[in-house]
Amino acid sequence: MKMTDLSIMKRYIRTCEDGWNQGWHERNGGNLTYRLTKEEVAEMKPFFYDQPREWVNMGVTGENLAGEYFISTGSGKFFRNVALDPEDSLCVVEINERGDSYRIVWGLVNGGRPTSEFPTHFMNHSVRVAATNGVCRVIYHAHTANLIAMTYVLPLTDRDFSRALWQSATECPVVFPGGVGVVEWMVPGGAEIALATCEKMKEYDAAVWAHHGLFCSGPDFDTTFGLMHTIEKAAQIWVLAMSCGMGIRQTITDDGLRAIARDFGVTIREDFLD
Ligand code: 2HA
Ligand code: ZN
Repeated sequence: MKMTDLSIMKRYIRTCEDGWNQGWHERNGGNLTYRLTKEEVAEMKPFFYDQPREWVNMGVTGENLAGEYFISTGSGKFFRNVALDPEDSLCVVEINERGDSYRIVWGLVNGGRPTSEFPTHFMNHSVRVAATNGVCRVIYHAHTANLIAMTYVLPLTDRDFSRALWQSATECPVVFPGGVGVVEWMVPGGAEIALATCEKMKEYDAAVWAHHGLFCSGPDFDTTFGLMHTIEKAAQIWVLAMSCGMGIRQTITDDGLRAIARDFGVTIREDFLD
């Protein structure tokens, strides 16, 4: 039995491979974090380092995440290489009792740190754990080309993006009835983008980063990856339709969106409808 034989590690690694295969992770683009359950931590403990690495202060605090453990991609690591060499590309980190520092307890065998976006992921976990009563476990960031293209064309508002995406495929209002948030362009990796994304994630489970990509959250890999995939596919359809050069001539009406929500038993964000 190896660390990478554990079901949770297999599913994490498969998610990275799936993202690579979608073309969302050029070079070291994107990052994925997963908050482990107590049972998963217990299964992993035999594989942890006898001597964990030093504590690293994150510059942000998530009191509701004190003592939690996360799997994270490594800073500068390529999604393409995760399945080939998980011990080099990934790590497991433990959060301290103040919720402001981490230390590596497994992985990154050749050195390194968790993703450059770890403070953003960590704060978003904190917000989503609070918003979902502890159900949220996954934060996933990818460079989804069609959605990025939309951020050069549509006004950068939550309403404009939510409507355009809902109208682009009938499943969309069922998959993300709450819509998506939009964060204006900012330098990645810093506190400003972390705080701006957190503000959106209080209300949404997905946040568009203008001219950069998408942040998604969810209870498990299937749901979170599925949300990323659904939003990016809707964006692709929007871009394809606009590329025909005649503008959008007809689309799903607002009453149509309401009818989908009613029949599928979801609550669509009414203030985004006319
Ligand atoms: O990991 O995607 O946003 C590289 C990035 C930063
Ligand atoms: Zn990125």
